[in-house]
Amino acid sequence: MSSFPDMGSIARKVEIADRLTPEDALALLSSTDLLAIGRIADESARRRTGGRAYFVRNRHINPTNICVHRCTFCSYRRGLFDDDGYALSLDQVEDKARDAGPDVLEFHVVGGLHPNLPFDYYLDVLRRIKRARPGVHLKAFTAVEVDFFAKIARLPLDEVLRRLKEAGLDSMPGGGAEIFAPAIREKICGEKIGGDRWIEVIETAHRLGIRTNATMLYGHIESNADRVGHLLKLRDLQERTGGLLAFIPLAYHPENNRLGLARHTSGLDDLRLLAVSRLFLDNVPHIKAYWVMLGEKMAQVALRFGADDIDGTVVEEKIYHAAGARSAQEIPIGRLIHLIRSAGKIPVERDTFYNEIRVWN
Ligand code: V47
Ligand code: SF4
Repeated sequence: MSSFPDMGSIARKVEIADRLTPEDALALLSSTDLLAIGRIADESARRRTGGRAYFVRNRHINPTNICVHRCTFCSYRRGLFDDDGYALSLDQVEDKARDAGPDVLEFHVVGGLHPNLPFDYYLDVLRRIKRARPGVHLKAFTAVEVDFFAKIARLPLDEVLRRLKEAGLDSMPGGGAEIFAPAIREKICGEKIGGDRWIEVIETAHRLGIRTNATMLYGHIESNADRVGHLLKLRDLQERTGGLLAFIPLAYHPENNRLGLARHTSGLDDLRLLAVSRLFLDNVPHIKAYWVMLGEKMAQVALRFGADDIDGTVVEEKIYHAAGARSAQEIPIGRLIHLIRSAGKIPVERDTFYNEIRVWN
């Protein structure tokens, strides 16, 4: 296998919708011809979305930062007895939902695996948010949290998901996937469910009609082969269910955690991986350049490298800011629109399922 991809043949494959092989993806990830990769990915995104780039008016709510796991890359988690550990009361959750502006369409709800809170607490979190804001979409709980609920409630996975749905869950975010390669996963988050279980939870959710996102944590100790292996598992999953809405590559942020890597990813690596994700995950509708993680300017550039979504207004982001992100906590709608428009794309306000709310021509 060559590490110098024949860009012409890869461009032709993409043009005729011929699926890229893992070897193609690996060769692209080893290439320094970023502009060529970006052009092919931009063209592929343009064909799918007609030059649109999406954002959503959303808000994050993190019910607790107390977690029984100690993933080495995680700067957010606290132990039960740490001074700055917290668990929101249900009233506090409801107040946060009520405080969100009337335009907010989506709440993104994730948190730690608390040792003492019962499954009912998480169901009530959903019910309280829905009570405060009946029309809002609840994108809540990663596959890791859902697996944890099944353990603490001693219920089968599909029953847990059914109860979450009844309580108001509309979709699930893509977190907790990290990297599937077992040896690397063991080193960075050995206590967490394995990659196969993550896929099982997501696949079960899809079969119950709950759509989800998917992520990959990169820029730590994984290899390019590990990245491609991860993408391949997601592509195969999507072939089986079609339930993934978006893929979000998440760059490792090095501050305040135990992994002990001081290195940030390079801009080149971020853009190349976004572009390769667009090209390789040909069955996943959207690729998200999460501005909180990339910073506003890199997220904007990413819109010309295959990404077609920039996430949303967010408000009160905790996970990346605990790990040293310098981006703002919140971004005004006008700024999102400006970032998208000046990248040469059409800003489209969306709901969680990518239905168009408004085209900002
Ligand atoms: O699973 C934790 C990551 C994820 C660090 O679905 C870190 O729309 C980098 O999944 N450096 C949670 N990454 C966030 C997440 C997400 C974000 C935005 C949108 C969506 C979506 C999902 O954050 C975790 C983990 O992979 N993470 N710590 C860190 N130090
Ligand atoms: Fe806990 Fe999630 Fe942090 Fe791991 S990444 S320690 S599961 S909060």
